[in-house]
Amino acid sequence: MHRTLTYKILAQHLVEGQLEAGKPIGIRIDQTLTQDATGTTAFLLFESMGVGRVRTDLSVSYVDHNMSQFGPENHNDHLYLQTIAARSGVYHSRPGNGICHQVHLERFGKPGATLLGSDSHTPTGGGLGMIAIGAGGLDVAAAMGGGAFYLTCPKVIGVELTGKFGEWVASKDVILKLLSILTTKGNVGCVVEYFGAGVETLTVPQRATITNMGAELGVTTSIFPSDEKTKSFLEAQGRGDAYQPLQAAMNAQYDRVIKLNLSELEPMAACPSSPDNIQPIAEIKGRRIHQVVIGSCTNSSFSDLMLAAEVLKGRTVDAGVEFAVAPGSRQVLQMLAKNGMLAVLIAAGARILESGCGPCIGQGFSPADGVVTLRTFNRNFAGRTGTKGDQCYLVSPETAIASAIMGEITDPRTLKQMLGLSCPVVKLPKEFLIDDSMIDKPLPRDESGKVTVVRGPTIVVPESPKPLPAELDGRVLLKCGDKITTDHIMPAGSFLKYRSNVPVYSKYVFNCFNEEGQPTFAERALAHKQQGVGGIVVGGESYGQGSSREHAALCPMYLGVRAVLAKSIERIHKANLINFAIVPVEFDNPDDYDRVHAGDALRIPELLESIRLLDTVRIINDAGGYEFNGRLTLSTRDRAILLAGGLLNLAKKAGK
Ligand code: MIC
Ligand code: SF4
Repeated sequence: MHRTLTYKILAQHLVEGQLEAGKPIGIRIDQTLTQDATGTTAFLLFESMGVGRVRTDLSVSYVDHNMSQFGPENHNDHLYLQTIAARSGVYHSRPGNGICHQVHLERFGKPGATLLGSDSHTPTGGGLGMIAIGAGGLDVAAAMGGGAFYLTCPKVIGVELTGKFGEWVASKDVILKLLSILTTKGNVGCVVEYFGAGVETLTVPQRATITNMGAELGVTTSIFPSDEKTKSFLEAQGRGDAYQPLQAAMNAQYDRVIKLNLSELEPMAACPSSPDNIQPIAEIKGRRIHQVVIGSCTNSSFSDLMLAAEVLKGRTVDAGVEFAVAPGSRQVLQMLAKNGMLAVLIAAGARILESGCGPCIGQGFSPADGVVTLRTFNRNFAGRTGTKGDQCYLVSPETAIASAIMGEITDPRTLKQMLGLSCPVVKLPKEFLIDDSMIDKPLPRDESGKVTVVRGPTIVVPESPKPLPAELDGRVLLKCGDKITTDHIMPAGSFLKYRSNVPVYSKYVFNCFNEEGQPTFAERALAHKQQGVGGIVVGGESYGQGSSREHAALCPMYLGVRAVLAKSIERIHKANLINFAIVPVEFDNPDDYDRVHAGDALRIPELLESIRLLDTVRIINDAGGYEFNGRLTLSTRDRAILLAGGLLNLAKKAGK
């Protein structure tokens, strides 16, 4: 047996299958989290399951993404989420209380528990020794209803940490280094587990930065042991009773081991426009910058902001730099307000944004054309800032702040020589400021039944998929390349407010590929749908990276897309496609990718038969006069979902 921490926790939660890497398993979910941008749909789907009250130990609904409130849509969602939470026995963290992952770490996370979240950065909880996994909203809704979560039993990559950070080196540099080794491709079905003497040098927020951005590796999750550091963090949050010590066995067997000596790390950056385009800061220093933002669920903890404020004491940022700070939670903001460091940040020229995702999801603060923006975030996919052709670099708070002062990308280690500045030592507080007054507690059963759920007119219950045809008459609507993210498929930013209105949001599917004066993807897809022709999207490697947004399946489904044909498909997106009855097919021979073109008519004569029985499917390109094979990597459950026409239809059938 493996005896890794990952397998220990999985074993305690296993409800279906066997713990054998690569095999399908089902696990019990103790906690769930949802956020507004995915949560509104998740709760609409949860309602349609007819379960009533959640059946987890704890479920929390956060409002942190859509808070710009241009038009009534966002507030409609907020009111719906607050009332449906009250009705369903769910905690509700109100807008302004902070980013789901930061608040969950502070107030709810628990070593050894399983957490399923409708957000890809849910693995942040791994910093506390949880198995915390991101998934589509429908899977989270099913878990809220007491259902198991189904996944591929993972391989475990062990990362052995030794040494300790040199001055100005940060936990962000650990995950950036790992991204340079593992990249964002090819890690599907793995968990990253940290161990070794270096672990105890890291605080929980530092560990959480690493597990958070582990999402960019495309792994199922990342996890740290639970130890004395975990205990003191939980005690400082007034939650010492949630603690239990947890670690892998001495003789744990990892599928692969990567050794990282913290003492040898240097400040790094993810350069435009992929989180794995890594360079040491020493190589890119001197580039002029015009914007710096400290925030996001990766790097906006109390320690991160304290470090920034300590460095800025008595200084101002460069006059050419717009500088913003988005505190990860209200706890962080209140503590900085109380200890006076907020005043330091303001004096230094910081624009204080509210506690939420904000610029990380293109909700304001888009950079000017052609300028460099430096952010402490986790994603820099092209255009995600809201500016086409953006130049977004991802760095640690240490590097961000040094650069903000100097007006150019700066190796923070050179501050000593330039400004005589040593890296401030920021200690975790013995007691965090605890004020949960913006978290609505679940109502008792007799009261929750009386709550009226408010559904504003911009909230539209999503359509269920139509059953798949026995033979698919399809058309390639779009051929795209490698690393297509769910941001490419369903844009966020100013379109985010349409999340709870699929007919409207669908108009923007693949918006970044639409060309002026040409029919949009949505128009082409709907025209084919009306003629009974199924849409097919062709992609390269790692199709569907990034966000967990199930709208990247739900909206194409609405437009009549029935299959995705790619070289490889990422975990969460693949599950979302299956849940909404879009068949994920991989090229059996990757060279066939070059033979398929946009506009090709593709026929899949034995579609249902193949889903039922086979691992491959025959695809005929009539115009090209050739046929080729697609691969179906599907569990028995995946097949049942597809044959039923999606997860909800399967659940309805099972309920009959
Ligand atoms: C993101 O970082 O891309 C998001 C926005 O948090 C998404 C969720 C969403 O699209 O609503 C994620 O990471 O899953
Ligand atoms: Fe919010 Fe950004 Fe974190 Fe996503 S990555 S949850 S948008 S802060």
